[in-house]
Amino acid sequence: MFALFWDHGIIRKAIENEKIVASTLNIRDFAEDRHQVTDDRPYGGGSGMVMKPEPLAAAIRAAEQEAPSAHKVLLTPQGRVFNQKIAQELASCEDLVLVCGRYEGVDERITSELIDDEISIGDYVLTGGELAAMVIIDSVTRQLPGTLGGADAAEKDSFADDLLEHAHYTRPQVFEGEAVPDILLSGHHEEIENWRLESALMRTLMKRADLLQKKDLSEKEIKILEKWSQNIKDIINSHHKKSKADT
Ligand code: 4FV
Repeated sequence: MFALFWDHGIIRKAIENEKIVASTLNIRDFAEDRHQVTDDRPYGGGSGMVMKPEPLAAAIRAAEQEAPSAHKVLLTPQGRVFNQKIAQELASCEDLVLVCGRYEGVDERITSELIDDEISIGDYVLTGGELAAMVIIDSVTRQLPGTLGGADAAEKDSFADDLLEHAHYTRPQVFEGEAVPDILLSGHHEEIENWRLESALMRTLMKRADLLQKKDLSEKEIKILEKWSQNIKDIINSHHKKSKADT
C-alpha cells in the first residue's frame, strides 16, 4: 500500500527533495517461526485475532535503531482524534514511527511498553492502520517548509487559524452562467483580503460554528460578526414592525 503512496504528488516530491526520508518495515519479517505468524486468538475467547507482541516489538525496536529519538505512534480508534494542531505538533518531531495494526488490534503490552502516543483519525473502524498512517504522513509532510508550492501555503490552510478556507475561484470568469465575484477581479488586495476573511468567517459560521466557539477572535473578526448580528437584528425588527402594521 505504501509503495504507491510514496510514489505520488507532494509526498514523492518531498522524498526527492529530502524533506522527508520514508521507509516501511514489514512486521511479518520479524516473526521468527517458520510460517511468520503475526496474529493469534485472543485470551478470554471471542471473535477475531490479535497481533502478537513479539514480531511487533522486534519491528518497533528495529525502527528505533534507525531513528532513536522517534516519536512512536500507534494508529488506533483508542487514540486522541487527529486534527491540524496535532499535524503541526508532529511536524516538529525529529522522527516518527507509525505503527499500523491489523485484525482486532495489537497486544496491549505493545501499547504500554513501546508506544509514546495513540492517535485516531476518526470515530470509525478501519481494517488496518495503514490508511490512517498515510493520512498523518500526508498532512504532516505538507506542514514542512518548502513541500507545498507557495512558501506560506500551509499557513493559509483551513483550521490554521480555526477558520475554514474562503471560497476559491479560477478561470473561466463565468461558468454555466455563474460569474466570479467582481471584488476578486478588482486588484484591490486589501479589499480582496477583507472579502476572503468575510467568506471564511461566513463559511465557518454556517458549516462549523463549533470552531468559532473555541477560536480567539480578532478585533476585525469581532467587528464583522457584530455587523452581521446587527443586520440580522434589523431584519427581525423590521419584520416585527411590518407584522404589527399589518395587524
Ligand atoms: C483506526 C482509526 C482504526 C482498528 C482495528 C485497525 C483499526 C484494526 N486507526 N484511526 N479509526 N484502526 O480504525 O486510526 O486493526
